[in-house]
Amino acid sequence: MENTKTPSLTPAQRLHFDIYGFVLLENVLTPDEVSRMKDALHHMKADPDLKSKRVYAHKRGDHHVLLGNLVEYDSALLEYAAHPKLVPLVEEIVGGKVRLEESEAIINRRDPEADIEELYSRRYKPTGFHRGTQHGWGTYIEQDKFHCVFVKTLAYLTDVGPDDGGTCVIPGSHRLTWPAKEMIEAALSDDKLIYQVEATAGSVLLFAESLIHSTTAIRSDKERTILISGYTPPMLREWPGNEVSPEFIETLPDEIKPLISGSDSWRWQRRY
Ligand SMILES: O=C(O)CCC(=O)C(=O)O
Repeated sequence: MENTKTPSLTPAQRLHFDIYGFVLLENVLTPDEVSRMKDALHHMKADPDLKSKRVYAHKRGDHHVLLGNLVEYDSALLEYAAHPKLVPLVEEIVGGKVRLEESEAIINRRDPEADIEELYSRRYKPTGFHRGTQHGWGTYIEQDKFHCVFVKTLAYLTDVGPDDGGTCVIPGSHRLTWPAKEMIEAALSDDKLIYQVEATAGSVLLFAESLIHSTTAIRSDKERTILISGYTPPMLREWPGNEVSPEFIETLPDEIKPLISGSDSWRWQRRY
């Protein structure tokens, strides 16, 4: 018989999330999913006409490209945004039904201009710590559990070892009301306050956007590909540039239309 139980975080994963602001979900995507999602992104990277397909691309030299508004481009990317193993976990953290707020990807490798000695001058090399919301107005506690109204799933489509640019985070910062700048300065003064993710392809980092996080400089010769979906309750707006066209929404199956379009708006179905 088919297992129809809604996926949920185990108590250990939920505790990890509440303490640290993130949890790494190992082997969520199958090798076939990883390969289709990666192929779509690499095809996109080489596409000279992304604008007409509503995709944005921000390049930092030839070694780093950030692609955004991806779900109309390829069905594998839509599949990731609506993934049945992930959306229920996001809803658990948000505390109710969600809509897609953004879809982005990064394909990057070591900056060819980087001074290798400098790259190894500290244990971790975050390139720009930031957060998308903050504790106190972007978060709440309900029935003793931490919730955040802006949550991301970040899939590693390539293995990331210690030198391969796994995301850096400041564990616990998701629940602190300190100014971000002070937390970042303090964490950068003592590497023990920073955690760098190591993961195998197909693993997914689930995190609250109130958690301070950063892309990490790559030191190895490996290329990294990641795929990210952001979610919020449906009455919130998509990140500018991530508007999905009404024509595309019309083509979607009814089950995922509200997720991709935000059409549920203020009719918020809470989940606890
Ligand atoms: O590149 C990464 O590992 C982190 C991406 C990131 O900072 C973000 O999605 O906001």
